[in-house]
Amino acid sequence: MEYGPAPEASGEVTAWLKARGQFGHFIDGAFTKPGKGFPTANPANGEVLAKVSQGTQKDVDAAVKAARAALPGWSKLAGHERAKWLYAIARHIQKRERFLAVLEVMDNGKPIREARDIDVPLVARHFYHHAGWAEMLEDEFPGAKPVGVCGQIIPWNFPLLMLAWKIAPALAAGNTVVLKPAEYTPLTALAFAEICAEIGLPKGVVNIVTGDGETGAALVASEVDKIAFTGSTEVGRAIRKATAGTGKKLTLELGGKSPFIVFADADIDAAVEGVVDAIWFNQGQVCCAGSRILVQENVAQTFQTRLKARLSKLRVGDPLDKSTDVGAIVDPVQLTRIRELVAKGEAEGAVLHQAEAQLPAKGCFFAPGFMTNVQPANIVSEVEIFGPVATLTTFRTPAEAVELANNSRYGLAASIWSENVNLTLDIAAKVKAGVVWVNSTNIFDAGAGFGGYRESGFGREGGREGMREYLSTPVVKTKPEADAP
Ligand code: TXE
Repeated sequence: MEYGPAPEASGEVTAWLKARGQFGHFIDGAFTKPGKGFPTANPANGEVLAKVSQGTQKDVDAAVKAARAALPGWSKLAGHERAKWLYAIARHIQKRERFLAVLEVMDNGKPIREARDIDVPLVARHFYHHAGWAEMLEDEFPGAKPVGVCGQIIPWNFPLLMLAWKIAPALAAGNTVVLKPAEYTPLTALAFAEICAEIGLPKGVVNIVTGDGETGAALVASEVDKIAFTGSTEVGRAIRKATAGTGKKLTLELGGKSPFIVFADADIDAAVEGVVDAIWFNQGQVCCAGSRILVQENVAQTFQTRLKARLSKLRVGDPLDKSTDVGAIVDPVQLTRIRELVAKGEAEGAVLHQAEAQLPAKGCFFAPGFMTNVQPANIVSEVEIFGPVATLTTFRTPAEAVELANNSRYGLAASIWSENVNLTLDIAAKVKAGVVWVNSTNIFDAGAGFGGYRESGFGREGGREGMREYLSTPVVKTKPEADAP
């Protein structure tokens, strides 16, 4: 769907940022006085947007205390009462969708078309969907109790959407939360906090503490009952260690190196278009990005030729321009990481095919592309580049495709392209991935559990499975009567 140009909404965002200037944390229903902190910038031009506070252990503990105090009242509400709040959040997100989309674009660098057509609508949908779960909670999960106070740590690639994935099910199940957004992209979480205040959500139910990894570690160390984390495998490992033996419940959604398998009988044009969504969407900063393209040998040349033609049509540049396909990388640190990994790949013999786009002079831009002449043991085959670059290799038989697909320490997603239904179902059963897309990719459904295997983490988000992660269901039994049949 085409929307109007962004200017009026970006004016509103600029005015909002100017009026705030500096942000404190959102604790117990109100913003604290801004403390020592750091700037957050627009990666498309380097301009500072606002200053946010660096959460200390003291801030985190105050937020956890507020969440703890709010827990009895919130968890005792009937499910349909909590549902009303989730509906109200969803409606307010829709009411402010233009504002939120532009704010997300300015803080993150993603194209406005994606923020408006994908991120923000999915955020609203996630709250609507989970309002439904709150309504049905007593019927669907008889005897279930909320886990308690949940500490939630999210990444920067889908800031508001990851917030929704964390907060909506937690609240539906009767938990209260302390959420820490990523340091690169804290602004939509703070705008969300304003929405909570505006609708009068009971204080302490949602708390937002901004900061970097130290603040995240403080949240992990605090008196929470659960940690839900989405981010890098390295930090996931550190959190698992830190929570081991503490009794804190833990779910981890970590990295991926997901295979994108194209069989000879696939609709090649559709598969090429699939690559656009798989690896160039959100500049490839997607945990389930189809970053390893595997193509059956006899169509590989045709596929590569058409992929190159499609690549040359991508428009890279100003994220606020609604004709932009590929926006800015979130931060200079991430841009350097992408450049270094790609350079290492080339040093190992890979050939980079890159869009010959005219990149803006300022800002964190990387021309999208793909790499051929790649071996499975090469760094670019193994490590998550987390940028708009996939590898392209070939296979001969379905068995070889499965072997290559599973040759990874990750197991988050897979995408299979073929007109042969039996073949796709057979391969889907054999690939080690938490989610498998057939003749499609990157489909996010609030009603389906999303999560990985192996080093991609554990736990699911979305749907019934996701709700279970925020509930505990004790088994209650009484001693059987002695003379019972
Ligand atoms: O992630 P981090 P980074 C991958 C991707 C990317 C790489 C590095 O490959 O290039 O990770 O990104 C918080 N205790 N993914 O360094 O550090 C941090 O403040 C508690 C994949 O930005 O994992 C932020 O809120 N929390 C991923 C969140 O963790 C800590 C999305 C994620 O940041 C912490 C992002 C600590 N010790 C990156 N240290 C995906 N699965 O989608 C940091 N944090």
